[in-house]
Amino acid sequence: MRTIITYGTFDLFHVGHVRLLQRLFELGDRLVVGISTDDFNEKKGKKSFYSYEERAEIVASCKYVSEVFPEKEWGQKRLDVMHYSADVFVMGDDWQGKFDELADICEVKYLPRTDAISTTYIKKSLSKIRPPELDKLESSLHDVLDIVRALSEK
Ligand code: C2G
Repeated sequence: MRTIITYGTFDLFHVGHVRLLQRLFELGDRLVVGISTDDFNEKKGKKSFYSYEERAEIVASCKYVSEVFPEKEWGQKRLDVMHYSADVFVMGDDWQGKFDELADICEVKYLPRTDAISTTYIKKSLSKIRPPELDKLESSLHDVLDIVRALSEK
């Protein structure tokens, strides 16, 4: 059985994640995924919207994934590769070269990321959405300011 292993935060699960996992699934017979814990995310300087438990449940529900496990620290990969007898370690190419030291125990591959989608992009796009009430409040505040200005000029 050819086992593929990868790691990630997988917050706000999106098509970039799905298309990576789909490509990994096609490389072998079993895909196991290390999900960054909330504590490890802090070390990576990331704050995810979903908790580790939620992110693990979401990725585990993906049809391409056989098993998920916690990624607690940078240095656990070598033991994980041996524990799962992983044949191929794969990451998106934003990590190009970062994990080549594993090449003595498994094949190491980096696949092109999916363009125009990322968790950061989703968060930024959502943060720009203004509830209509806010727009009404803003225009009425401008009206009040216009009245105040008009009164102060008399
Ligand atoms: N990814 C992708 N295309 C995107 C976004 C992400 O192919 N548009 C890939 C990344 O390259 C990575 C995986 O999806 O291989 C998970 O991405 P993140 O959740 O951002 O994971 P990251 O924070 O990169 O954590 O020890 C490794 C780290 O845990 C990786």
